[in-house]
Formats: sequence, C-alpha cells, structure tokens
Amino acid sequence: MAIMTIDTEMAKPADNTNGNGGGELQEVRRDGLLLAEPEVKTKRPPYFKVVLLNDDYTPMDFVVFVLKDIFHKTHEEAVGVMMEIHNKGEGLCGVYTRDVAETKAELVITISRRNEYPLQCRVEKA
Ligand code: TYC
Repeated sequence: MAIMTIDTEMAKPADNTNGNGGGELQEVRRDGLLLAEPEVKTKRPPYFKVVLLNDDYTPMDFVVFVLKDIFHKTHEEAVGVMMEIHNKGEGLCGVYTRDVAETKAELVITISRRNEYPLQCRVEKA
C-alpha cells in the first residue's frame, strides 16, 4: 500500500478523506523527520443474524438436530432455542458475517426440504 508523506506545512488530520477511498497511508514529517506513523484504519465487517421461524409441522427433534448440526449448539442450548421459537414464534440461532449467515440459512432450507419439512429462516442485519 502506498505511503503518502505530508510535510507539516501542509499537514492536516489523517482522516482518510483524501478521495482515494482510504487506501493510502499518511505519514507526517518535518524536515525529513518522522513525526507521525502512518495510521492503519481497520473496519469491522457487518454482521448478520440467522433467525429460525416457528411452524406447526416441523418436529421438535428435527429443529434440535438443525441447531446442533448447523449452529453448533449443545443439546441443552438447542432445546432452549427450539422452545423459545416454539413459544415466541422465532429465535436467534447465531450472528455471522454475511456469507456464513447466508450459507447456514441455505443449509437449513436444503436439509429441511430434503426431509419434507417447511422450516423457514431469515437472515437480517445485526
Ligand atoms: N412448533 C413445532 C412443533 O410443535 C416445533 C418447531 C420449533 C418448529 C421451532 C419450528 O423453528 C421451529 N412440532
């Protein structure tokens, strides 16, 4: 990544608003002496919730299996989440980056349809 040297005569806060999308690091020098290290700005990725929905037909045991197999819940956690969905209509299975959340949601639908159950889930911004 390119390093842009700013002489303090022209130095302004390194706010990454120099129009290059923040892809350039700024160092600050006066008379060739390094006054400020380039600041590396990191940004956390957006996270997404996978939410499982209740229905009247999917067996409780199958939902517990899904929560253990796809969402890596313990048996006790899986039973707790399944009962919450059963009682409240929906429940949180986990929070992931976009690709992981979408892959897990697709897996839920694939194995549910393969077993002829109508189980539904959705992915929403955390
Ligand atoms: N309500 C279902 C039943 O009584 C069980 C169930 C729980 C279904 C959670 C879906 O996401 C679900 N068999």
